[in-house]
Amino acid sequence: MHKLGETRSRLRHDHLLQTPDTFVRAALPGMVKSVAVVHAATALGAGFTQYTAEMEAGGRLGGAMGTRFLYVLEGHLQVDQEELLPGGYVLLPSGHPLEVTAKSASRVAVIEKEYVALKGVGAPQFFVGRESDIVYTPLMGDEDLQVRQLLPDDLALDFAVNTMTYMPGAALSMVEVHVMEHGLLMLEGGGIYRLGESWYPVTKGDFIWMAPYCPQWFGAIGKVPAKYLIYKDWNRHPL
Ligand code: UGY
Ligand code: MN
Repeated sequence: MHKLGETRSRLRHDHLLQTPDTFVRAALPGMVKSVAVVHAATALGAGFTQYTAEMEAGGRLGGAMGTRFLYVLEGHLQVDQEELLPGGYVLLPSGHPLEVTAKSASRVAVIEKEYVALKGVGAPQFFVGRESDIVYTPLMGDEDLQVRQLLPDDLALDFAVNTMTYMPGAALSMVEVHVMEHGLLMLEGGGIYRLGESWYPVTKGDFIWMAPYCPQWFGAIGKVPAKYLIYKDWNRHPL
């Protein structure tokens, strides 16, 4: 398809849809036997950085810009004493000295953000978890739309990362328009995403950035559940 100059990727002032046929790979400083596909960055107007790290066995990530969150998509990571398999994740506070090493070929969703401190509240701590241990909350009572909040409810954290699983046919009950921005990676299935004034077919592997106030809505289509990993800034006054 792309050989004819076609792609589903789109860049608009308030959103980016980046599909795998348009991914460009490059190593970031300090990476060993690894490359990054950068999805969201300050160059885009985002307040955070998100990339997918593709690591060979023995590969390593370099230093982080601020707080770093890692979610294993494929493979096997080692962070300090912790071994992470797909669905495993870790939060590394700003300035952490820990090495992130791939024990086998791995793909990892990486989110990094310059930390915004809150007066009277200490900095976040190292945190490790597994998505399969998280009990879901039905979004607005809809059992077909399951939200898993991966990080603790803690004012020390200035962002949240959740997974959202939609049973076939499930949809957001409203078009959301909010001050928080999003980084979203489609993990399974697909559907239709409304972003601003456009409706896009989306599928596993796609990335979406939504600027603050970008009108957004999703409905799952297909015979398997649709699932995405979603970042949002959180717990801070908009000023
Ligand atoms: O948390 C959220 O804002 C989420 N419901 N947004 C989204 O799925 N686009
Ligand atoms: Mn939202």
